[in-house]
Amino acid sequence: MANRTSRNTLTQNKDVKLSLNFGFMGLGMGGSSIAAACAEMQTDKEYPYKAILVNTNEMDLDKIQVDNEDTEKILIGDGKGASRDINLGEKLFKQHEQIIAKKVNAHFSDRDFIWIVAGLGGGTGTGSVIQAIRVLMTEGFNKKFGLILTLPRDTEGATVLNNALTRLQSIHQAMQGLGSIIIVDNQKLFNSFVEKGAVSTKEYLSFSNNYIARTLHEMNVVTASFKPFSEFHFDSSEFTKLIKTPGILHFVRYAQGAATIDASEPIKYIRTLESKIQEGVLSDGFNIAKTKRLALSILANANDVNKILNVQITKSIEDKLDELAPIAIEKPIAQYVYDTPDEKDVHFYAAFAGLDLPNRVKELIDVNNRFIEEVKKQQENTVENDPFGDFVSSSSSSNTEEEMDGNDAFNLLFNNNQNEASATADDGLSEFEKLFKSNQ
Ligand SMILES: Nc1nc2c(ncn2[C@@H]2O[C@H](COP(=O)(O)OP(=O)(O)OP(=O)(O)O)[C@@H](O)[C@H]2O)c(=O)[nH]1
Ligand SMILES: [Mg+2]
Repeated sequence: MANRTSRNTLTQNKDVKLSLNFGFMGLGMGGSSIAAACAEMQTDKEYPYKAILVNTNEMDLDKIQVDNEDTEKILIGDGKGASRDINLGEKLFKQHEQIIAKKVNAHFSDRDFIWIVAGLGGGTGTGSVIQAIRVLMTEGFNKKFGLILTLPRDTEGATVLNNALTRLQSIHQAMQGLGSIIIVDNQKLFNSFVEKGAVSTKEYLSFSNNYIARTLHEMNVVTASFKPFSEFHFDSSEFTKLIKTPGILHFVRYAQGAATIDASEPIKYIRTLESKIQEGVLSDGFNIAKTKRLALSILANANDVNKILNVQITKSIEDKLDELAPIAIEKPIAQYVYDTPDEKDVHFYAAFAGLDLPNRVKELIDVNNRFIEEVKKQQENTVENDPFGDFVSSSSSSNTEEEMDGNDAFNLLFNNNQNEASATADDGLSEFEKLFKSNQ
């Protein structure tokens, strides 16, 4: 991750302008926390964004601290949450759809583009996301919205994984009819945070939310605020095209000390660019060759720009982007000059649009499959180690440690029903596998 202070000075520069006025619609706790962090981004004198935060859990909604007066909270349901039940989350959203639609119209009428934000895996955000898409589409925001979705970490458990994969599968099937989707890989952010040393989970979450917000804000600022140095310009209209391109939107951002760039040796410099493109900011593991549109912005200090952005280097970058993204229909490389004299870094910002899901989704499917295998194994062990295993009774039934509701338990005890414990968990999984394989 690039040096924070230098990035702050760039985006909090007095003359900062924005390409687009964003609105953020946060769903559930994770979605609301990220949407709120986005709306807390500031230019020198104001909060340029607006947010609506929707949650079923009153306490979680209350505890999000908001300074921006244009962030509005909407509680749906009885305030007790949806406890990882996506059907309940969806039902509550639908029940309050009219109120939400009204707020969307009142709040977002002056917005250029809306981001629906949800942490995939819970009941509220994951359950509401498709309904939220429907509300925006029917309220006049068709082609004017995208999604920001987090992927769970490995250790979040089977329900979370299953919820996340189930909804992601539906969204993936409809993806070509939607705006861009930004995937935030929570495992990636977590790993990079762990490397920095021990901190509390709360600190990690607020770091990660701020990090997501800053990434998007910077892309929005860079495309509107700096003086172009070359013939190409990655401007606001191009940024709009990128975020409206169906498929996954992948961000790349890094800074390199101007003194470390040797213009006579572009190879080293290009190698860094390539590895940073693969590494990305919020997720990685993309097939970059599928990029439909991309843009790269390079910002250098007025004193360094002639050296750093010479024709030889520019050509090497163009060749590399042609090689990495051969079918991209647009690929401007824009060069900008900033005049913050004490800023010595060269800043790179890139966005790759129209991609398919990252490999992380396949990894999560594997984690899910391993979990199901393990459950089956444990159930077999349970049967083997059953103290009543050798006891033969005319009314015997298989015994499992699976949680069951009162009716199942009643049936099992009194009606001698056979329990098909793992059947539900298996449903749909083979579909995920097929889906992923067909998209390789
Ligand atoms: N990056 C980030 N991810 C989060 C945050 N909070 C939760 N998540 C992720 O989002 C997923 C869903 O969790 P929540 O947003 O708490 O769930 P919810 O939508 O409120 O759903 P219920 O609480 O079940 O009604 C989690 O499994 C996490 O992976 C956050 O503040 N930042
Ligand atoms: Mg919640």
